[in-house]
Amino acid sequence: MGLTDPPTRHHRLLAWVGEVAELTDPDQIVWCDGSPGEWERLTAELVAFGTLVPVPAKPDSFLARTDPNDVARVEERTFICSADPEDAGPTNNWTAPDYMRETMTGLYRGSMRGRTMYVVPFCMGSLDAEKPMFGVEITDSAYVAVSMHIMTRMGTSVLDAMGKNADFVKCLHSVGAPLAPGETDALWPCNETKYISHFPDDREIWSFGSGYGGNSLLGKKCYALRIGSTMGRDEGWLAEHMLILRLTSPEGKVYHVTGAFPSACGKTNLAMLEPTIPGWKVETLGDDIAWLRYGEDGRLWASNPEYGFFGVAPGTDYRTNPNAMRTIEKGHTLFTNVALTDDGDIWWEGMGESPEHLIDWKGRDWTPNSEEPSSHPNSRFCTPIKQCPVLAEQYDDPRGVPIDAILFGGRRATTIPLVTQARDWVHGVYMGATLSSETTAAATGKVGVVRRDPMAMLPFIGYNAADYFGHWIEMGKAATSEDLLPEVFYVNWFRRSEDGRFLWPGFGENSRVLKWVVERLEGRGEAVETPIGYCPTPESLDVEGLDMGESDLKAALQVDPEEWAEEIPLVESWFARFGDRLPTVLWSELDALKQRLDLP
Ligand code: GTP
Ligand code: SPV
Ligand code: MN
Repeated sequence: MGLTDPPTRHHRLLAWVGEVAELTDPDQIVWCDGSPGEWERLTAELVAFGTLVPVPAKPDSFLARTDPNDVARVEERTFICSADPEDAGPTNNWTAPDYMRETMTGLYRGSMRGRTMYVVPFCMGSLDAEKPMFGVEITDSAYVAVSMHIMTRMGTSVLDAMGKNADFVKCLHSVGAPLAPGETDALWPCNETKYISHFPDDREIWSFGSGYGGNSLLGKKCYALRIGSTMGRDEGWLAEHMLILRLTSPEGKVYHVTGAFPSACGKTNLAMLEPTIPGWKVETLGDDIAWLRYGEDGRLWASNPEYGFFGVAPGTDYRTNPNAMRTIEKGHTLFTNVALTDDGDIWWEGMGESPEHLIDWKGRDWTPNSEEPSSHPNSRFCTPIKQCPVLAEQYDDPRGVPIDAILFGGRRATTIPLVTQARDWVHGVYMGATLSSETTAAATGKVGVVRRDPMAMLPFIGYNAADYFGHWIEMGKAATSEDLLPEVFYVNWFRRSEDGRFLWPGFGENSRVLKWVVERLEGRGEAVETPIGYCPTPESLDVEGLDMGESDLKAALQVDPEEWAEEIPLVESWFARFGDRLPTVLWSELDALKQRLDLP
């Protein structure tokens, strides 16, 4: 089925597919139907060629090894091409839309030669939504097509729901590796030149040169966050880099919590947490992206636009994240850049004791004496959300769930205490806007460098970050009553001792922090008022049965005025980047903090 016999009568879609085919010149066009048969055919083809390696120890599971230069998001190659450069600045790369279209049209010309062009109709969020959020990705990567099977609702049902005229986000992707007649393909085709470009005014995405997740699965970061955030700005909602979880207390009270932590800073783990304290239950609704809208009841509701998890592999095991392990154990999972054991299973750093021999992510023999890790630090599992054993039944409800608390969090070795409650919404926005974290392997570049990552959205805000802070402030004002707004907290699981250990055990023990959050929501948790907000006393945190030294606990909770004094100039220069565009209430928050710290 190609251009001559397409499975839709959507004229704009057909015209666009025709245009792209003419430009990129593929050998054939395949409209993806999303069926199990299609998954079988594509994975079999990828296995036959060698791009996918079967993982026989898990049902219907496969390993992909990428080109070693195509392993993470490329932030310096990511562009927001708004008409007005001010609408992208100062935290995004900007290029004039006409110039970018011209440059990339040149790159796309003939770029699918010798390849199949897949047309993937998908929907971010429930198909039953009042206004389903359609997208169509055109890609020349079968790896992308099968990944979209897992990560999105896609195929015939979506195309049917689109009818003849529904709006959709055009997502164009090419690995940028055309094949000459007779030329043998690479196992992981890609191009040294990479562009991840967004045209927010036209709600369009053009990606070129990379096959890696965040660069190529365009429904995810490109649509659901970058284009989504501009839609949210225009329409009065928020697109956020957040997990969503449902928490039930021993008394049976239900709370919904979202958490915005930067890439590789613990969202998947918290979303699936197995509480260590008796009587508490966590169920998962999402692990990476949340769309926040006001409900008819005046509360903020969060829904997860995704249909799968694209989770960090290293560090995941039965002790840290048992529910992720149970999810992938069920199979139908695509692994990328992990190691393979001699008995046909996957392995990565942090998964128990290391085997004596492995095939590493580059396909080489590996032993515990090898110099490099067996799996890439940003290796991933891509697995269906429905396989999660603690999935909350509301995951597919187009309204989402009403949020009680928003957690902001980062990876900081110093300064930031385990948990702090904001005084009010604007203070919470200040906490989000000044969030800082050490960089991780999720993006190319140096790891471990502290940077501001506002609301964990630095790489994903599709417009001017100062306007984005303003939008957060406005969302608070739009509440019919301040009481209906979620409470905001700031957490840090990653504070370290002087000898470099993590002070807080993290993972399932984070349920103790969730318990304190709930007690605060119920107005009964004890806290001390500190210059930075309300913090638990060591006594008010439930540490029963916790194997942790008293001095470590104190150090994890400590608010050290000297450390905070060092933060102030960093925040000042961060805010100064936004000039007049920064909401003045954020400067007022900073001034008030300085006063509370007795700083000039
Ligand atoms: P993205 O998918 O990149 O957006 O990341 P994420 O925020 O979902 O991060 P994830 O939960 O996958 O965690 C990333 C890494 O942090 C993994 O190696 C985890 O093992 C580790 N991690 C998660 N939670 C904790 C924690 O509470 N304490 C410690 N020490 N490490 C954690
Ligand atoms: C992240 O980097 O925040 C991820 C992985 O969740 S990716 O989809 O590649 O962006
Ligand atoms: Mn993410």
